[in-house]
Amino acid sequence: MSTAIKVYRHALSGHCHRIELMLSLLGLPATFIDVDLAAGEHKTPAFKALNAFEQVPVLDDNGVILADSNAILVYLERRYGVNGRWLPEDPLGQAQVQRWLSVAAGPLAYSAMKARLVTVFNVPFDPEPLVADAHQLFEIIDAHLTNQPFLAGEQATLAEVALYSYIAHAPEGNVSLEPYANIRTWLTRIEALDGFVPMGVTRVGLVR
Ligand SMILES: N[C@@H](CCC(=O)N[C@@H](CS)C(=O)NCC(=O)O)C(=O)O
Repeated sequence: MSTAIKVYRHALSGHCHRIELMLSLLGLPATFIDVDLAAGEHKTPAFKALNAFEQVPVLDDNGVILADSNAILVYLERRYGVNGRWLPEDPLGQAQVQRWLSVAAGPLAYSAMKARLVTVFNVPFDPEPLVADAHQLFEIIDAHLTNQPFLAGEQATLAEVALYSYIAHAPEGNVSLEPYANIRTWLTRIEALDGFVPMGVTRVGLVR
């Protein structure tokens, strides 16, 4: 069945899983359109008209076209969320979530995400510095979670939605989560949220 919200995605992309997770947490039905990245479908004129940066995910909400996973999360929350449930409306609360969206787009994308590209998609990066950077980041996140259940405080926010996928699947890029007890507990808290949906696992890397 086709629904009004469409998401152009790749099924093994954590950036795309963020959107699937957000839609499910908000209880919004959507149609997922798989983009064949291996065949270069994201470089075709038709796809570039949706996103000139040639990347998934792209959202089409009744003709509202939006690219970039974190931008899509903010849009979905503001458009369909209730009372700022996933993105607080007060200045400090919103900024504390934004801080983690920046971590998702920066240090996480340039470490654990890229390490997984090597193992899952055979991208020829040197994995060693990527894995080392991921561990450096995870030490910080693990320490941050010592005294609070979620990244921005007492309840799950867009910060969880943005960081979950590439942290949960970091072992696929040979970044073990074994040393990070607080992160592992945090993952289980997210997995217990009403509406949680997992990303497909691959057979590479370590186990959590
Ligand atoms: N900043 C973008 C990054 C998205 C991204 O890296 N997408 C990857 C899949 S995980 C992609 O489409 N790669 C194809 C390419 O860059 O050629 C976002 O958050 O949406």
